[in-house]
Amino acid sequence: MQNIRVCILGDHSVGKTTFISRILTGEFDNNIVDTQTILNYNNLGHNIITTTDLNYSDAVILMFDLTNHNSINYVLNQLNLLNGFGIPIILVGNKSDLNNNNWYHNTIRNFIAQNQINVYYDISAKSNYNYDKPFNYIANLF
Ligand SMILES: Nc1nc2c(ncn2[C@@H]2O[C@H](COP(=O)(O)OP(=O)(O)OP(=O)(O)O)[C@@H](O)[C@H]2O)c(=O)[nH]1
Ligand SMILES: [Mg+2]
Repeated sequence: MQNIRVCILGDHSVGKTTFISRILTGEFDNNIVDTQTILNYNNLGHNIITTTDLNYSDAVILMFDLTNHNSINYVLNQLNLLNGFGIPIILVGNKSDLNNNNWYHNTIRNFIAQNQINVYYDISAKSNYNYDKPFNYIANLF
């Protein structure tokens, strides 16, 4: 079986750990602690991504929070870093269970048109909506 390494990037609190936990355990874990806090607690330093990490990644999931407009700015910054790596980019808007308006549709459409993004999914790590789509998409690439 082939190993595929996936890097998940996103602003503070967008749901990265919850999403991974949902994939790995099938559960929605309500007691997840900030990853930064865990890393500091364990004296592991900061969880800042480096180009070395990206060199070892086969694909990147870029996650933002559909209820936090600012988290799309983080995604924009990461896209600058990702430029030139040539790895597939899967854009994911998490927390669709909380989103009761469609503010983001035009924003996302423009965003995808202007950037090199393979695919976009709305997901919810809480309700399970589309939660399997990002990794299925990646698995089908390899
Ligand atoms: N309603 C809702 N809440 C979610 C969802 N996914 C995550 N959350 C909540 O969002 C908060 C942050 O989730 P985390 O998984 O810790 O986010 P993170 O991106 O790992 O955050 P850092 O490690 O601090 O960068 C938690 O309170 C989660 O329960 C979702 O799909 N829907
Ligand atoms: Mg985390």
